[in-house]
Amino acid sequence: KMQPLKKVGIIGVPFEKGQKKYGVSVAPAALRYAGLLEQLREIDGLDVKDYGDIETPGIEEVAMENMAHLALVSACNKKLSQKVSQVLKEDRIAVTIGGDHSIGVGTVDGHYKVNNDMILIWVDAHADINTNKTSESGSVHGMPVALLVKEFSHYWPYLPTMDWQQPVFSIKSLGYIGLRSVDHYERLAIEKYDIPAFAMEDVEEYGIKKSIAHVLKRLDPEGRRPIHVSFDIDSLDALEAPSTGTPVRGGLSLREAINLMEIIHATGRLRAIDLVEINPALGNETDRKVTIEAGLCVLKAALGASRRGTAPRGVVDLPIQ
Ligand code: B3U
Ligand code: MN
Ligand code: MN
Repeated sequence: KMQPLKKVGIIGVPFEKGQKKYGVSVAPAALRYAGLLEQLREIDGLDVKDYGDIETPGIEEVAMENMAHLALVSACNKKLSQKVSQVLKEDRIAVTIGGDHSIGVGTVDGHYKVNNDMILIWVDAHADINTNKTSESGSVHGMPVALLVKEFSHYWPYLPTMDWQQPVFSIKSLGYIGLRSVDHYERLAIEKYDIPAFAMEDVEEYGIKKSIAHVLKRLDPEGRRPIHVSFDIDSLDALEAPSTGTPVRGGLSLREAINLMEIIHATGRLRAIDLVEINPALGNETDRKVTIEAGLCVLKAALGASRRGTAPRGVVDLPIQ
């Protein structure tokens, strides 16, 4: 069994052009303000380095059928991919704070360029595997998986500005947890390519422990490959994480999500995690607080925080009077 890496690198991505609502771009600042770095540094022995935010300067848009802001999405992800690669090469777990889920293109691309044997666990209410032909929204945050996987390259037209990104990741290295709002063609794709997908009714049947165990066993029977988790906050039940653009009822409890992350942490193979789609501009003060706290809990569990607590390091007795 591998020992978990004790070094992490934080990347903020204040980007929201992959969907239509204002506010997702505020999440990195809101998470930092809520104490992200301080709380991660409280995890026993964790070395936390902040790589700052990825800024996407205003650039000229290109027109692409049913695909809004492609040039902006592309420019942001190009920078993000390079940053994720850099963090990983510096032997840190890449922790990317979005932003909407279109930034999954950059995080996975940057991870794949360093570890081409990585597997991807997409934790989400949605499958995010639409092409511009199947999407009903035209929003790229519903398309990142389809952009990444090589098996989908023939479903896409030539995408201007996207030459830096080649779909090289194999759909055979992808698994889903938490699905409950899947479009018709997305369901077809899951079945056609036999993607291990644990939708909420499967989580119901097997529980979260066996669900993730099944996914990991299918993708990596020998338990050796680096793991990338792309965690959409809307995988959580809408009551647990109300401040998000497309909340869906009947999702993961925070306890299930924490347990999921504890299990992934315990493999020692987590190398990258994305936390996306928190929108502090939606809902009231309590909604905001609850959602941000849930996101922090998920990240802490993924990076080794224990709900049992940890005794002080190198100390064997209580202080004596
Ligand atoms: N599948 C729909 C809805 C959606 C995807 N991701 C989110 N919503 N957050 C789409 O737009 O592709
Ligand atoms: Mn998503
Ligand atoms: Mn989602």
